[in-house]
Amino acid sequence: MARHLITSAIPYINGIKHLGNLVGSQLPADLFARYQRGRGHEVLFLCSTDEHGTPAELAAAKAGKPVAEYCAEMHEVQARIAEGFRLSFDHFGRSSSEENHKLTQHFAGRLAEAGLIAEVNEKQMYSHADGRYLPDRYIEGTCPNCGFDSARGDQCDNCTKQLDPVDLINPHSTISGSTDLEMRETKHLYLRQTQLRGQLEEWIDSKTDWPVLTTSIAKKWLRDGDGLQDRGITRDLDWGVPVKKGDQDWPGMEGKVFYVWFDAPIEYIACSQEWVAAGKGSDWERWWRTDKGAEDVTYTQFMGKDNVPFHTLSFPCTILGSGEPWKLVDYIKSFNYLNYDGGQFSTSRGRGVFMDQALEILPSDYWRWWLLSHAPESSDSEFTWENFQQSVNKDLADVLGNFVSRITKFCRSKFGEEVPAGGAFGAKEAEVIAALSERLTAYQGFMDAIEVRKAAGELRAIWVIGNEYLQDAAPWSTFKEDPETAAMQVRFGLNLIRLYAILSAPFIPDAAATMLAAMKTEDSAWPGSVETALSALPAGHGFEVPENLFRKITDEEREEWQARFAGVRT
Ligand code: B3M
Ligand code: ZN
Repeated sequence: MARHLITSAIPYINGIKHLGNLVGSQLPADLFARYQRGRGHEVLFLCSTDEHGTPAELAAAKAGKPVAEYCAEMHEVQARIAEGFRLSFDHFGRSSSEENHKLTQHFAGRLAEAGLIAEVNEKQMYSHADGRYLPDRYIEGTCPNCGFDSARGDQCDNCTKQLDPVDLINPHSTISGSTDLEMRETKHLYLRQTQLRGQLEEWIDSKTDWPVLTTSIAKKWLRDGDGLQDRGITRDLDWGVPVKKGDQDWPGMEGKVFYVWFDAPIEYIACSQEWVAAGKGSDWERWWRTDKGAEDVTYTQFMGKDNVPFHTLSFPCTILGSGEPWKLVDYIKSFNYLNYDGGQFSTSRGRGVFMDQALEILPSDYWRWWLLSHAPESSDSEFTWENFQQSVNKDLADVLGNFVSRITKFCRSKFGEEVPAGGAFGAKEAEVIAALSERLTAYQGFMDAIEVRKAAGELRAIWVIGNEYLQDAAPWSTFKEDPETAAMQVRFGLNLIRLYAILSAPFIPDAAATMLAAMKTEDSAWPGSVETALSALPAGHGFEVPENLFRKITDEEREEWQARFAGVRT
């Protein structure tokens, strides 16, 4: 039994995420976690809310609430929605937890002892209109790297370059819009990432199996000149992890907090401590400390491409620089962007479908299937209502749903609600078993490699094989001449339903559960071989006809939704 540690990038606390955010990290991470559990492996799947930094402060101010209260509420909101999408986190933590405060301060202390932190007196943007220093996101301006005119103080959304606010050309305050900014002297801590260049380079070079998207971004920032710079890890904010060296005060740093991107990845580890504190687990170190049992753990991270530099450079610097035996990531699965109906999803303009709205319209399986089968892996992909309607109606309703309904209803009407006895699998069934075996091997291969779209394609093909068999065998015709053969065909079909439930569960867990329940079995063990799996339900085993698994999306609905989500969220 292998052990899989799986983390999804932790979503910012400021508001409900859209489907593009979902498909870029949490959802594929859940797919992988469910698959590995299904294969019988031990999994620890973690996610949290990312609660510090200016996005949280800005959103709380907009909501007119104290930031701690705002974060506590929004954490609950995000947790409920995650449940709605059946995201099977072992724990959904909070980066503002006590555990993360302590661990972040611990790492800073270790890095300081290792001589990897510099105290720098620097000038920082002070806004007269706002009466405060303006860190990262409170400042926007033109990117010095690509010329994009709305680059934020911490990163350019256009070219993904990590920035410092002072790098921006023509900066202005995002609070007041004021350009009346002054550089004032203030002290900050810098992580001396450049000291770790050699170690980082060696580590990244050893990752020959990573997706091109991940390594190309990592190598770009590591090698192309100025990507790997010493990096400011403190900010002048009230909300965040107070700057301390372990549990000691840090002279000269009073009133400052760590930069959100310093503490956010540390939350991956802290989340496992929260998991233990919540009574759900007993030993977090065997997942994270290579001196305490984590040497045989496979650690996989999921994230959108804009998060890659922080996970291939910054966070590994924290880990490596600590000099302690922490588990480093083994595989980083990153995603391109999902666009929405001819443009981009926009949180500020309410363009596109947000996670809460999606669940108001249709159950989570419909979204999970479309999103995963169209995951933006090799390039950006686009959500359109036409495509969504087509996928749901065809793959889910016509192929899978129809198969399940036809077999179970036919059996009930001719043989009753028990797997019928009689006949033996013949040449046609052997052909189906051979075809399914080949597809199953491919499916597992793509799931192991986290090739999400290709895996979805194999699963669809597996469903189609069943439908074609049914069409071809046509037990409703066979029955008239040869009821015994018809019984065998139906028995074959009912066993296929159970097999489909098991194989489909990572993608569409609710429908899979309905199928298993209808087959009145709790045996959901991953098939060793297709052949044995297809005799799991013996003659005489009871079943029931399930509710329709999927309904079709009508043209009227499609048009209504298209208009409703075109912009300006209400
Ligand atoms: N919260 C950015 C994002 O949600 C950031 C990820 C942190 S992962 C440690 O895309
Ligand atoms: Zn740029």
